[in-house]
Amino acid sequence: MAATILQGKEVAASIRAELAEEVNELKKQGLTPGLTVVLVGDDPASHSYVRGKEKGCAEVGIRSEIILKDAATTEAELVGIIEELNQNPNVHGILVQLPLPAHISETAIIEAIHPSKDVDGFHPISVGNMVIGNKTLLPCTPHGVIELIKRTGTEIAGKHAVVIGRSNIVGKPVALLLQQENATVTMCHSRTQNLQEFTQKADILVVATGKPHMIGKEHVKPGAVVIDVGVNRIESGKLVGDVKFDEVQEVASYLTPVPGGVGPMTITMLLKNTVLAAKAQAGL
Ligand code: NAP
Ligand code: LUD
Repeated sequence: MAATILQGKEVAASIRAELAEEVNELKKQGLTPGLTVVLVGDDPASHSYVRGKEKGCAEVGIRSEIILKDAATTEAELVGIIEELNQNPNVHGILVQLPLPAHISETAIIEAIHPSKDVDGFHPISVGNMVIGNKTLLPCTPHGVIELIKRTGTEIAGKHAVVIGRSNIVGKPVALLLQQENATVTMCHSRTQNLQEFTQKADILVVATGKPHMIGKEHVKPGAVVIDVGVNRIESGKLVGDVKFDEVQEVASYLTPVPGGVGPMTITMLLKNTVLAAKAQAGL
């Protein structure tokens, strides 16, 4: 049986339509949610993702501003910009696009953002709250992955979920959120031995390695839900995932495409967080 393709783009569009209505109502009450994205340097992929965020904001009525800085910007300068944004009441969300140039500490920059405006959910306070299970702004890609799995109608509770990748922005938080949804979770990474033995047992397989086409049908249990987080530009210029789409489609029950899968959900969860942050800051 061929897998049902989980069109993240379509799910994202329906969530954005709901958000647009909510933003419309907030505007009537005098509150326009605002997001500021800071982009340092000229990495083409980062510019493309930030354009997607700007477009998403326009779609739902969020006021957005992009601050572009050249790659020679110092850490102190960037911290200064963030401190001003922390004080600006019209800015409800602050996002510094990663990666940053090597001379800037990502940790220092993330920690400079006030947790109430941390729409990426990367600040240690946000991460801590998420781990404990307190209400907080959740990281966008992991939250988007959970929303997509829920849209399949799959019951997550009791299932065996395998996550490949343990980065702070994807693998670790995805695994934690799946566990909070009552899955039994295995985390795999580059030092995992016999990866296939683990992935073959997965009812839900989330792949976030940044290694194009590393997962084939031999890794996948028939009927599994497979979420491909990878976004890799290969030599031909084509955008591909970490999963061999054509062959895994033959065995999985659900599979996300790249592009059009997790990526649009990431941006949509950012829009959602900006609305949540604006409401919380306005005491709504
Ligand atoms: P990352 O920081 O480079 O982490 C990659 C993880 O994969 C690491 O934990 C690494 O293990 C593991 N890994 C690498 N090769 C492996 C292998 N052969 N077998 C098993 N595990 C392996 O990357 P990331 O930021 O998490 O991003 C991962 C991918 O997702 C990238 O393609 C990125 O572009 C994409 N991404 C997409 C979105 C979206 O919205 N769609 C958002 C964020 C990222 P170690 O820890 O042992 O090194
Ligand atoms: N930094 C992210 N760095 C990289 N793909 C994204 C992403 C949309 N602070 C901070 O936005 O959340 C972040 N916060 N990230 N990423 C990756 C990561 C960050 C990646 C892909 C997409 C966001 C996306 O929309 C499209 C798709 O998969 O359909 C394709 C876009 C294209 O280039 O054609």
